[in-house]
Amino acid sequence: MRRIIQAVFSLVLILPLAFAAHAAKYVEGEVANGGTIQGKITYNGAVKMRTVLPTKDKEVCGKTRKVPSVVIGEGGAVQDSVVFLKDVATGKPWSKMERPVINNINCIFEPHVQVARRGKVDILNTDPVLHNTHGYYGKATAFNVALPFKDAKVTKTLKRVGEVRTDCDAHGWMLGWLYVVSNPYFMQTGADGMFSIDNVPAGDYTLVVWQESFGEKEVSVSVEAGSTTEVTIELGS
Ligand SMILES: [Cu+2]
Repeated sequence: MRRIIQAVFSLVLILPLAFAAHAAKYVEGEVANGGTIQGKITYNGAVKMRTVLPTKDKEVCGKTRKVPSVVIGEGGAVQDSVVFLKDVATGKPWSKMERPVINNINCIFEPHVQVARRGKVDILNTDPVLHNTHGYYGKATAFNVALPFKDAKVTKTLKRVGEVRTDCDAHGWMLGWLYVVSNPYFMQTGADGMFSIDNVPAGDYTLVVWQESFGEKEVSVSVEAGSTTEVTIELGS
């Protein structure tokens, strides 16, 4: 009986601590003899094509075109995936990051995918037509701004980490993405699908790969002091 009481008592103690740890803010510090995680994101399956059919403002938005569900380079390299370490409490300092910009150009979000940290984001209209840029954390609105004329700009704040899907309430086919990370251990892949995350304190981590069509995939990774851990992650497998 006593043991049960003790067990219940420890659970009561541990649960709030676990929540606190999860919600804890990232703390910047010195990393002595950190390791590197590097590798490649690949995909070798079929690529779905989404047909984009501008139904209004055609002089600005252009003609019908096809957009791939995943951008593939040589050897199945996946472009525009975001690779990051989850739930890191402390580590290297953030490097300087420019304030992210979501630009509406010819009814396309530029860039299509970007990474940001919590904080301000500028939303800009380069087109001479109305855009209404609407960002979502899942189903919840992250921001919702009307940009009625060319060079209209509105600044909003990204309050939470995670995927932000961006639509336009004026042009239903527009789609863009922003991923808000909680720590500086991240990289967005380019055309070669490669990533490298350095100055990681030795330890066990969860490496997450996000891609707009595949969502998130988690992989366990161990980092040893001063060494490089190689990881190749194939999406859709
Ligand atoms: Cu629009």
